[in-house]
This record gives sequence, structure tokens and C-alpha cells, in this order.
Amino acid sequence: MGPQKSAEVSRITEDGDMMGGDVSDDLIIASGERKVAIVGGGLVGALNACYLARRGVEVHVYEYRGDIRQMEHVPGRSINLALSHRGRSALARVGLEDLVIQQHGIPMYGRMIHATDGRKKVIPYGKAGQCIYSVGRRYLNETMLSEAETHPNVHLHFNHKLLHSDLKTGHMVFESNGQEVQADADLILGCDGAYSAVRRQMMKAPRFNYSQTYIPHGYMELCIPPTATGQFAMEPNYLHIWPRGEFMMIALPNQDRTWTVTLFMPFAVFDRITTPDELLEFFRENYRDAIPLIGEEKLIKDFFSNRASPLVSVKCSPYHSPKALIMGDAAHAMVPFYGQGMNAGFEDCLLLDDLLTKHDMDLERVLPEYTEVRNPDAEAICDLAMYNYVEMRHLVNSRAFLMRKALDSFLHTFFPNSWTPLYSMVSFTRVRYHQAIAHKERQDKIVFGGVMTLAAALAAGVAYLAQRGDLWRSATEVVNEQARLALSRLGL
Ligand code: FAD
Ligand code: EGO
Repeated sequence: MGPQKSAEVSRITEDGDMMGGDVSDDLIIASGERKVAIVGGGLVGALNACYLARRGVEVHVYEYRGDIRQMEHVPGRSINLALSHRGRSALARVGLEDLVIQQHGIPMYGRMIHATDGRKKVIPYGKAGQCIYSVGRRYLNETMLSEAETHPNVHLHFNHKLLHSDLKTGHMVFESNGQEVQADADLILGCDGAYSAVRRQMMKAPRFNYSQTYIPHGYMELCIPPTATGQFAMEPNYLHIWPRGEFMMIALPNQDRTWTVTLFMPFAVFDRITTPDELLEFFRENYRDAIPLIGEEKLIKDFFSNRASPLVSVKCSPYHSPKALIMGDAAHAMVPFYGQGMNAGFEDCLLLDDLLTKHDMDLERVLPEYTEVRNPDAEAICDLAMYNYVEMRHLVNSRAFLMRKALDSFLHTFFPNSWTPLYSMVSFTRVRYHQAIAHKERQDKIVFGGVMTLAAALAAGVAYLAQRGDLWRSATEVVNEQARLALSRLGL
């Protein structure tokens, strides 16, 4: 960490020296003079508008959809999201944290794990009272758009789809209600999501790195309505998880006492379910307790009127061109198995704000440093999300899932200062994502290397006595994994 930091600092001074007095001032945005175009008025674009508004620059947001505040139904994905520390910190800087959390956040203090037989167990997140929040995507987006719009220097342009852009000159061409509209800006912020048009333009530049992966799983959202008496049909202050290996299902609470249930399965499995009987059979086998909660008829109706949506992971670099920067999903779309996509995108806005302050809005310094600082962290969270996807599929049942999480909490209570579960570090701190991975690797070495091989062997013994095949399997998995780790550490 030390040498890396000093290298960073010396590079900055080098840049400064190189540029000396003749910094071309058309790259310095001065308040009131310069224009920033934000492409995409989704979660990250709308938050960015709030940030830029406060700097007094002229902000134009171009959004493909209409104004969601005027729409009855908003098509698109995920009705609610898990908001955690990073996202909250970013909302706090523009004064929106309390509004979002207190008026529209439902605290979730832990995971509630549903076993196949319907039994449920809670494992709290970290320390008492620590929680993540379920918030409505639409509410969040509307709140941020309205906050941005209170600033006279912010202009929202709905029904504007970016078609072409020149990221060297800042020229843009939009399609709006069948018409072509042209615009220019000193800086283009590409906040246009996983299928970003701004990124597509960047890809035409030489030496742009890009990779994308579609996983075999898709997702479908279902809904659990309130009870006859208008109450939540399940304990509201938890993130409910039905771990079933290949098939995963989760539920997050909504303000109107409904639940949004998200079913993750391979497309091949979605495709195999073609009749109401097959669907009910599948649910009886895997999610029996959810059937009465959703309701048989509603389950059938919703499942067959919906289609499964794909999940993509995108890594690229650099994030900047001479006059553009991509942020949020445009720069780092990830699979949703860490609940961090939006949180990471919001943290992007924090970083840009920090760098704009640090370099007094000198984009020639801000943009390269943004890429340099953010890229390792963005790629780290993409990796962590993908790793969770792999790991959760291996935990074939709720018992295995519980064991993994219980082991983590156990270690946390016994070594509170040296053992922090990775999930806590990611969700409840702003430790840089790439450092969270490094920290986990360190603590794995220290604790697992010694004590844990024994503990795992003990657990295996217990499992054997319990004569439970599944527990036996997960315990032996842990032992094997630890044995392998211990051996590799010894260089064997
Ligand atoms: P988006 O929200 O996709 O916004 C992009 C905007 O750009 C859209 O409004 C779009 O209309 C607009 N646009 C696109 N193309 C153009 C164009 N050519 N011209 C103009 N405008 C354009 N994250 C979490 O932190 N917690 C969670 O619990 C969570 N759960 C998730 C569950 C699922 C199933 C999925 C799929 C994702 C989840 N995420 C979660 C991730 C989160 O949804 C994204 O990371 C977040 O929406 C990214 O915001 P964004 O503004 O970058 O992109
Ligand atoms: C062993 C056991 C290793 C998103 C469990 C890793 C993700 C992963 C999709 C949860 C919580 C917010 C989420 C935990 C693990 C949201 C989340 C987790 C899901 C699915 C999700 C946890 C929306 C993985 N956080 N999480 O620790 O509770 O652990 F189940 Cl499918």
C-alpha cells in the first residue's frame, strides 16, 4: 500500500510539472461557463446531476425514457434494491440520505434463510443494529431527479436517445420524438447503463480494453401481496433468501407491504417450465412455502406473463476519453449477487466529486486519475459479485448456506478486531473493494491456516455423527478446501 501511494503522488506532481503554466484552459470547467452533459438519467446519472449542480456548471441530462415522475408504469428491471453504506455515503453528500432512508428505506438487519421444508433461520449482518435498506428504484430515481431540478443550472431532457457522439470534441447527436437533436458539451458523463452508447463510442478508440460475460442464469421478478389484513406476509426487516444451489430466490420488502421476489435460474430451466402444472410442481419441490404467499393463481399468471431477463458482467478500461467519462453500469456492470451495482455506481459519483475538488475542476488531471483510482476497485467488485454467483450455486441447500455464514459470524465474535466478514467490509465500510479482497486473503491465511483446519475437522466430526449427508458434504468441502489452502501455503 505504501509504495503504491507514493507512486501515485509522484505521478501527480510529474503531471503538474509537465503541464506547468500553459494548461489549456478549455479543459477547466469554470462555473457558469462550461457545460456538462450527462447521458442517462437513471440512478447514477440522476445522482451525478445533483453533484454537478452544486458546482454551478451548466448541467444537461439526456434520458432515453420519458419522465418517470409522470409515468404510471415504469418498464424495466428490479423494483427494489439493497442500499448499503457506500450508496448511503454518496446520497449523504447531496443531502438525500435521510430523506431516502427515513421515508422510503426498509431496514433489513440480516438474512432470513428459508429451508426446503419451510423452516426459517436468521443470521444477522455483523454487529447489532447494522442493516442494509430496501429502497424502491423508482422512488430513488424520482427523488434524485427532483433534487437536481431544484437547481436552475440543471436541465432535464427526456425522450432523448444518444445516437452518436464524438468524445474528442464533445459533440452529441440524439434522437428525440423522431427528430435529430444536436448538442455540445465540455464534458460528457456516460451514465447510460450496461448497454452504454457512450462506451460503444469509446470502444472505437485504440487500446480500449473490453470484456463482457453473460451468465447462464436469468432472473424473473414475482410479487408477494400483503395479507388480507394489509400486513407484510413475511417478517419485513430481513432479506429473505431461498438458497437451492442452481435455483436461487430472494425477496426484498416494499413500502406498500408487498415483496418483490426475484427468481434466479438458468435460462434452460426457465424454458423447461411451460405449463402451470410444471410451474407448481417446480415450486412445490423447491419453494413450497412461497406458494401460499404468492398465491397459486397469481404465481401462474405472473410467471407466464413475464420473461426471464439476462444478466451481464462488463469490465473495461480506461473509463475516460479526452472529453468523456463513463460511470456506473456503463463502466462496470456486474451480476447482482452482491447487491452492490448501484452502491458502486453511487460511490463513483463520490470519487469524481473528490477529484474535481482535488484538481480544481481540471479535467486533464481529473479524468486519468479517475480511471487509475477506480478501475481496480470496479473490477474487484465485478469479481466479487461473480464469485458469489459461483459460490452460492455450490451451496446446494440452506444448511450449507447457514453454515458458511455462521462460521463467518462466529469468527467475527471471537476475533472482532482481526476478522471482519467480507460481506460486512463490502456492505458496511468504504474500504476500497480491491483492499477488501486483499484483507480477506490475509485473514484467511492467518486464521484458517492455524486454528480453522482443526475446527473444520471438528465440524466434520459433528456432521458425521449427525449422519446428515448434506451437512457431511459441506463440512468435508470446507475441510478439503482448508487442507488444500494449508498445503499450498506450505508450498506443497
Ligand atoms: P441504469 O440504472 O441502467 O440507468 C441507465 C439510464 O440510461 C437509463 O435510464 C436508460 O434509459 C438510459 N439510457 C440508456 N441508453 C441511453 C441512450 N442511448 N441515450 C440516453 N439515455 C440512455 N444494485 C445494488 O446496489 N443493490 C441491489 O440490491 C441491486 N439489485 C439488482 C437486482 C437486479 C435483478 C439487477 C439487474 C441489478 C441490481 N442492482 C443492484 C444493480 C443496479 O440496478 C445497477 O447497478 C444500477 O441501476 C446502475 O445504475 P446506472 O445509472 O449506471 O444504470
Ligand atoms: C457463502 C454464503 C458465500 C443478491 C453466501 C457467499 C448477496 C450474497 C442475490 C442475495 C447477501 C444484497 C443478494 C449475502 C454467500 C442483495 C447478498 C450474500 C442473494 C442473491 C443480495 C449474505 C440484494 C453470499 N445483499 N445480497 O451474506 O446474506 O452472501 F441471495 Cl441470489
